[in-house]
Amino acid sequence: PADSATQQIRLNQIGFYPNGPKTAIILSGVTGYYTVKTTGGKQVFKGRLKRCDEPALNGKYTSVADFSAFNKPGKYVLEVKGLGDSYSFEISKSIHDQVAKALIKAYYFQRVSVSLPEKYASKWARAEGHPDDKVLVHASAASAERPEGTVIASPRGWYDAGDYNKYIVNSGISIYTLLSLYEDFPAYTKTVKLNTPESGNGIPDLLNECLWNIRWMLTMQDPNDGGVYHKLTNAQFDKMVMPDKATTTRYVVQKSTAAALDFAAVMAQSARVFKQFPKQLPGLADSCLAAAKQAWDWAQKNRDVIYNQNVINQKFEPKIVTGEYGDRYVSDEFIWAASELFVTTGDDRYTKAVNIIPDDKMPLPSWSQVRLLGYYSILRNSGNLKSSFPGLDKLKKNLISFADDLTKGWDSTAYQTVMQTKRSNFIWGSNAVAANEGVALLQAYKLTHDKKFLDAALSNLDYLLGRNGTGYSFVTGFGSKPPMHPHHRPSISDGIAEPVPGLLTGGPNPGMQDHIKVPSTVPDEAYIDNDQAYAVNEIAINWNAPMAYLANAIEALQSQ
Ligand code: G3I
Ligand code: 9MR
Repeated sequence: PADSATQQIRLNQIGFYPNGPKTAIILSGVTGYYTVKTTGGKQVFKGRLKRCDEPALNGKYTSVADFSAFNKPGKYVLEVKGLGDSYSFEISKSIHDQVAKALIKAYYFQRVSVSLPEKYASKWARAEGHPDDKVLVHASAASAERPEGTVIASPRGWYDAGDYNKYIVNSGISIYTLLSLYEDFPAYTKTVKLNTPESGNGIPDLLNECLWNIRWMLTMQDPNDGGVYHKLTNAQFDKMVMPDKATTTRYVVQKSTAAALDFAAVMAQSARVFKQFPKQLPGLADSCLAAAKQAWDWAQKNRDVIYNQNVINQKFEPKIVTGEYGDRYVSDEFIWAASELFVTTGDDRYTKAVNIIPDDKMPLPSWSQVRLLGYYSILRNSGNLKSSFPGLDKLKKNLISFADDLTKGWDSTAYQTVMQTKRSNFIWGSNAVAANEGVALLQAYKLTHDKKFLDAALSNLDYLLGRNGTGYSFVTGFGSKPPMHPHHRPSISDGIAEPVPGLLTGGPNPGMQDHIKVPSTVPDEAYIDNDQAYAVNEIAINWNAPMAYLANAIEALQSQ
């Protein structure tokens, strides 16, 4: 099909469930008929286009082809007379199975301190990078027991993003979200086979993958006081080279309250998850819980230690100019850590130490806003809490009304997605906003079994896989028009045309913080597939995680 035609028709480029909703958006807003044809050209369905109620953010009207009634598995295209054919798509059970797995396997490709053999990494095999067995304590982190220049070992973990550094704050929400997939869908998750070195060891592959990063996180705690270093980093971002060629000195920097609390939250959650594997992981759950408690205690004594790189760089050398993740407000981190420690231990001294529900606000999760992560945990474990939580009904009510708000008006928008209801969604990492909205909607679905929440969540999955203002499917390797040039050092420097697969790019953001001009500054169109455009086309562990949750949860729920 002519590219101009396919560009006019926006749909999930992977496909649809036989009994699920199926829509495509026609940009020109034409009315009249559309047809669904087999890839061999045989017409199998015909419907009328309907104009969407609201214009897109660019002011233009679109129309929608709703062919949900057509449910026969197969490979098809959608044709609009006078415009042409869409990309081909499939109707099938388990339609997102491959992309869902790849979104988790992507973390294997981010592994630090290990080579990736061809057996697991196919053509993206690469040498080991960053052993991180001799990391220096930076001046900003110096203590009596560990003065500046002390050498510590802090191997493993995942590269945060397109860069090669390791950040505790961002690991927090990433690990949490992936472990939540297991907590919410244990039976499904056990069936997810990823072909990684640990496969078949009796632990689900998703959890094996998480362990690679959790074991690194544990090394970031100073055993002398329980505090947690904010990040492990070079002084400056590496050049665009493969991991094994990036060999500058690595440091752990100042401890922070946010790092301690995110660490405490994740270790408390890890303790209850890994307790289920005592034979394979003897002692691990206990170690995680002990680490969580120590980090919590440190944060109680250090309630407001903010990681502020400007301040640090005025005092210490070498200056550190890599990612900051410098959250200035940590009340939500206290809520999250207290919630996880309470759920795991049943001890209400944690929930009594913090005002868990200071108000009825339900801020969408991000690396700097983690309050709902705690609420999700309390709610998902509400059936087996070791002691009662007085605010339970209130939390449940607030979460459902938050999900109700999210669904308001989504089917009037120009792309018929929840993501498009708010202009302010299009920030750096906007694709994770779409994915996290999907996760929130699925939490509400789990509580209510109200199908409108499931359909709304699926609308954002469709958004991320092609039904959007850019025409891209935002996951590398998946869909007819995926990103080919993510801001991802291995993908840029490995000499292989296709980027590492299963990576979700940041997505539309008109901010141009990277000074790369985007073709349009309309918020939902502000995107370019350029490997220098880190404000729209980088990848990151905290963006892949909600996308992995969304795609896998929907796979797990597909028959409902
Ligand atoms: O939240 C505000 C919003 O209220 C406001 O309307 C909007 C207007 O610009 O800005 C929003 O904040 C933005 C924030 O991202 C949204 O999460 C900031 O401008 C923007 O600077 C900030 O960007 C962060 C970026 O680092 C720069 O610090 C991203 O969140 C964060 O994901 C990104 O993380 C980087 C690491 O530092 C280094 N490793 C790669 C990673 C991914 O790019
Ligand atoms: O590669 C870096 C990416 O991971 C960060 O998100 C981004 C913003 O902090 O910075 C990137 O590094 C660039 C640096 O900021 C400026 N010089 C060029 C670097 C590569 O594009």
